[in-house]
Amino acid sequence: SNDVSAAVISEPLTDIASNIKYHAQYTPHFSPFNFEPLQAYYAATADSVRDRLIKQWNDTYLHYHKLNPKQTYYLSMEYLQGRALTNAIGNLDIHNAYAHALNKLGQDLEEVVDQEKDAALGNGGLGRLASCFLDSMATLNLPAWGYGLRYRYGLFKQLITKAGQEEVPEDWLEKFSPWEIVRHDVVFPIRFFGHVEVLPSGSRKWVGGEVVQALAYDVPIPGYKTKNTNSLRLWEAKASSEDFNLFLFNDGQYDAAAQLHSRAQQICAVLYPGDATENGKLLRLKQQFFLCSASLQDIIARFKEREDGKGAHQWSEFPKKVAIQLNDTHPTLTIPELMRLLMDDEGLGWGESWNITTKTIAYTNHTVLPEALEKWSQAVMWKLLPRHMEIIEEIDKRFVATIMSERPDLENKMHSMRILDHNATKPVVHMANLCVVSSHTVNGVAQLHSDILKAELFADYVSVWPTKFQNKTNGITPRRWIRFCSPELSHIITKWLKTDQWVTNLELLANLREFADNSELHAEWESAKMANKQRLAHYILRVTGLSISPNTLFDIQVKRIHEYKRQLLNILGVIYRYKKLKGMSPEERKNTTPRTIMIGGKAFATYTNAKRIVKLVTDVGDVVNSDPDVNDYLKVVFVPNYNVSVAEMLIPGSELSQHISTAGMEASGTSNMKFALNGCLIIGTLDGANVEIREEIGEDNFFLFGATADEVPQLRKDRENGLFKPDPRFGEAKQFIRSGAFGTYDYNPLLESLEGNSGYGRGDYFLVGHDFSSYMDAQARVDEAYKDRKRWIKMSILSTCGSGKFSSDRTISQYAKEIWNIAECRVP
Ligand code: DL6
Repeated sequence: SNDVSAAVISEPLTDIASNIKYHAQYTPHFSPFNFEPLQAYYAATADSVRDRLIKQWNDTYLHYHKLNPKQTYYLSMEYLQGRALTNAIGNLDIHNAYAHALNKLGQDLEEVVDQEKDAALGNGGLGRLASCFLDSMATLNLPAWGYGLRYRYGLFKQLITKAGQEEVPEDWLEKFSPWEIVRHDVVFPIRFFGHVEVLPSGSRKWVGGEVVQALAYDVPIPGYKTKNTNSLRLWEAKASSEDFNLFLFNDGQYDAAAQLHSRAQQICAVLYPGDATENGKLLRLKQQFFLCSASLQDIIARFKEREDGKGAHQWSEFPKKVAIQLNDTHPTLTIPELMRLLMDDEGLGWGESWNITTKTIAYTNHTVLPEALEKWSQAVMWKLLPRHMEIIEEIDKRFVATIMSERPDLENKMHSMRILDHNATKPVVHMANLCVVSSHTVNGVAQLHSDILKAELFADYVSVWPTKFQNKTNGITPRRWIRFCSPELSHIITKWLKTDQWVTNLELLANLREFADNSELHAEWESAKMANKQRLAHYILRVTGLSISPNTLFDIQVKRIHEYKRQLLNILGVIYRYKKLKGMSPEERKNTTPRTIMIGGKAFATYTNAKRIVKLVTDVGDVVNSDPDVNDYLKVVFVPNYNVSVAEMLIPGSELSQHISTAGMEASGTSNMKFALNGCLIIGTLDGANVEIREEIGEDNFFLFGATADEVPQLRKDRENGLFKPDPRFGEAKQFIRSGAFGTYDYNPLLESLEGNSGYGRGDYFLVGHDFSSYMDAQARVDEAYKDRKRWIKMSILSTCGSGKFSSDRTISQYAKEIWNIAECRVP
């Protein structure tokens, strides 16, 4: 049997069925007497694919080790990996072989694949971006790895009940994950609390406190049709056996005996533990430091090992071998931790350590929302990380001194530029400021966002370091987001382009433009979209019990529920549409465009207004979907538990998608790119990457509405001064809710957030009322356009043609050249 296993790795595709059977028998995940066939087949198939991955993954490590190129380390608290099996067999180009082998065993690949739980170690766009980047790094043969945390419970599972959203733990590791390899040989100590000692030499040392162990789990990340298989290294926290007090245990004091074990387990227990309490804040900070310290110790160990192979290591070489990218401010503690390791452990001076740190680290900003810009209490930081606070104080002091001597004109800006804020009643550390001061490059994630960073949030720094700021417009991997999730459309594209090279060179999609009027292509396109819509309709029936017609316009808004993303604008529009339909005669209704509106997304557990929005959508759905007057013309679905796999089902079947945030508030958005790539038209504001998408696909193919980012501040002032005159349709929609048409739930607090005239989250801060009128007009243009099938299909094709820019391969190539300075290192 071992021979079978080995033979299959080296002699591909000969006997996959035997290899799957081998794993079903000899890699025991299930007891033979409790054998659930599909689950067992999933496990055996995954194990079989994993054999191949491990082979390539080992070869890749050895190759990088031998060539010792400069390598990027992407540090992120979130990765939304989704399922791995389809992606792995797709990237390894063995999809058909596995489908065939499973067929021989009487199984269907699609059903087997469906057994896998999503790895949802992230929240939304930021985490999914990190996962797309990993795919592109491997596909581009770049020596680049991801580092993150192995949360026991990732993002919660969303249940929709009569009460609205309920959260339950999503147990992605319930049985096991075949995609991770525990590395018992890769363990680093991580200290918390304690104090700083001054040694006789004058140097400082962080001692005492408690020490937990970081244990590595590696997830192989295969590139598409290449041998390069990179790593996502996830850290898990554990206590060492020395911290288990056998004496107390035998004395019956079980909790006391294993105190550190239980505290260590808390660190990676959940993604984003609630931080309303001091304990919660401390735990989040612990998580962040845990990721930074473990990753840095690993990076330094690898640097030394590879350099010492050539003789003794020179620290000046470090930035020539290591690039570290901070995915938002969550891993900011990398900065003082690298300084500490270099100074206190390696004996380097401040100047040399600072030089190395600032040449190594770069920072990506993903938000301008004030509540998402991290500020840590200095008191909490002194308690948990006393040596790091000393270092941060010194960075702050030196920064102030430099600015005062070189740019005295900025004295009155120092308050907002400084890292330490002493004036507040609760002194804080501004993590974004620490990142800007200590990174060689700072980037935003779409052109508009990067412009706003330069003009507003980081404007004062730009005058000090004009070349530090860049834009890197986000992207998505074309493998997961069209090639694998929409094989029908992909085959059509390949057929018309006469090549499948577009999967790794997405700009080639532009060549489809010459066929945009071809009726044969139109017919194929429409039939592929219809097949995807049918698949989606089956899915909706399965998960909600609601039957929707693929002959209606499929209109989708899926993303985290947030007031700035304005799901409320969408549902108020739906309510107005429903009211209008009710007032029409049956004949008049026949002239309308029938729509199925799907909204999905998770609301953060403590975000009350977001949860009210979820409840409103489900209440509206209950009423509309059971109203026989409108049933043929309108259905409203709340898609439960939105995650990566659900997105892979929804996006290919979409025809219109809504990206309708208040201009200036969505840094980029990436689902807009996924929808556009799949030939779905966008109704949207000039926000985030929408701006660039519209430029690429053409303004005639984009349903634009709403205030621009430049207009927003004045519009808010106008509201405060009572100058806003709402569209009567906006008032009607609100009134319809207040009339009790959608049940007795108290929607007043939600509606009141749209009223009054001032305050963040009140006084319609997000300008739903202002944009309602142009939104409804844009929706009317959608209805008209959809009636002209030829025009609609052409727009859909042009949407795909214009999506070439939004490949994460393009984004990552730009990071590699313009920020990291790393080059391809292809495994032969
Ligand atoms: O850059 C990825 C993604 C953007 O597409 C979204 O527009 C943006 O909202 C999101 N940002 C965050 C930041 N959250 N925090 N902290 O998730 O990043």
